[in-house]
Amino acid sequence: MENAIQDLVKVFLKSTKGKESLGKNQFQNLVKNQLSNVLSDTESKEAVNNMAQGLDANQDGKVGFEEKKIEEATS
Ligand SMILES: [Ca+2]
Repeated sequence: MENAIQDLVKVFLKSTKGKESLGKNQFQNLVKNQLSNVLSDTESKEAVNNMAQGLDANQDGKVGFEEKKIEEATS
């Protein structure tokens, strides 16, 4: 489940060429829209928020290209 979300975020960030990062709401909408068929608890804001926080390595409230996990996954 976490991998699916990481892939999704990766693809999104690649498509914006790193110019955008995902805030809480954007992250939530992205996951909801794209993974509703994969995730059973997409409606659970808390679960999705926890995942966003897990990816937000520098804790600025957004998931962007600067996160180490994303960086490693896209390099
Ligand atoms: Ca961040």
